[in-house]
Amino acid sequence: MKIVVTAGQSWVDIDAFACIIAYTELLKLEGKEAEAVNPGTLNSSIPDYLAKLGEYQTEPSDINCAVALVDISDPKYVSSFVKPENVIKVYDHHLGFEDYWGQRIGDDAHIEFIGACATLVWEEYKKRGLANAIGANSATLLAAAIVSNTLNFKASMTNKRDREAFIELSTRAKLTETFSADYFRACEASVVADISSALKNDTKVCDFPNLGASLVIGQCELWKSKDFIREHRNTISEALAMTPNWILTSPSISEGINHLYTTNVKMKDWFTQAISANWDGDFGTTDRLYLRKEIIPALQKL
Ligand SMILES: [Mn+2]
Repeated sequence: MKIVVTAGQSWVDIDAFACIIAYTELLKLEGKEAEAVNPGTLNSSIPDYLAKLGEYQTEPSDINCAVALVDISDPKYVSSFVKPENVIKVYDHHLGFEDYWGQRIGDDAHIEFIGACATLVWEEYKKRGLANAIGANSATLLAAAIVSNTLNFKASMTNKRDREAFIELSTRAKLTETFSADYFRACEASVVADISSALKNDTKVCDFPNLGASLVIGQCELWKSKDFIREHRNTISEALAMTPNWILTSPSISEGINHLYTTNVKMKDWFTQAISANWDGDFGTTDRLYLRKEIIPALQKL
């Protein structure tokens, strides 16, 4: 039985990409037939030097294959060829669909709120006795995914398991001392090269029944984001203003806070209530780093 490993339909970040490549390799090391399938765009968290470390197909060779989902569990955003009844494994660190998958596949759903899904995939290598068999390419991708999704270990959801996984992967990938800083600089360069595409490939449109609205939440993780937002605010609003309720949240990793940008009064109010944002006109700040996956549950509780 062949297993297709996939994530989201429209775009993937470094965590989803790394997990697709590395989990496919793990299945193959176990002697199973597996294929990496990614129908979506690689976003700016995957600079070219990392993109070329993984091979994948854009569609499955057989849509009736068993499916393993990585870094995703919201059925609405999963690769569109996936039939829920074919899903045999789920690894994710976004909350909200634990019961949905638990009822369908029980213990084969691994959904835990930690820094990176890559950590869960690396832990599978260890559990299955294949830690020393991982290839340097997969180890490099998983390590980059952990640095990225934990915002260099500064995001509040960073778990000590993420730090341990990074150290163990660093040895196997033979990473240099400057790996993390080099990674964030490369991402920033790819965002600046095409801001509009970078934003569109990291935007989520979510319905919030409690707010009676659908919100467009763009995210852009940068080493320093304050000047970036001010300089490029027109491009940002053009890319995100598909509904009046849009916002950009941009973790500024070197500062340890997020910069926010929206022209919408209701959005400012909701973000103030959800994550204590402070506003200076259309520009907001938070008191610590926030990932979108933490902001969404906070908005849902309003
Ligand atoms: Mn992730």
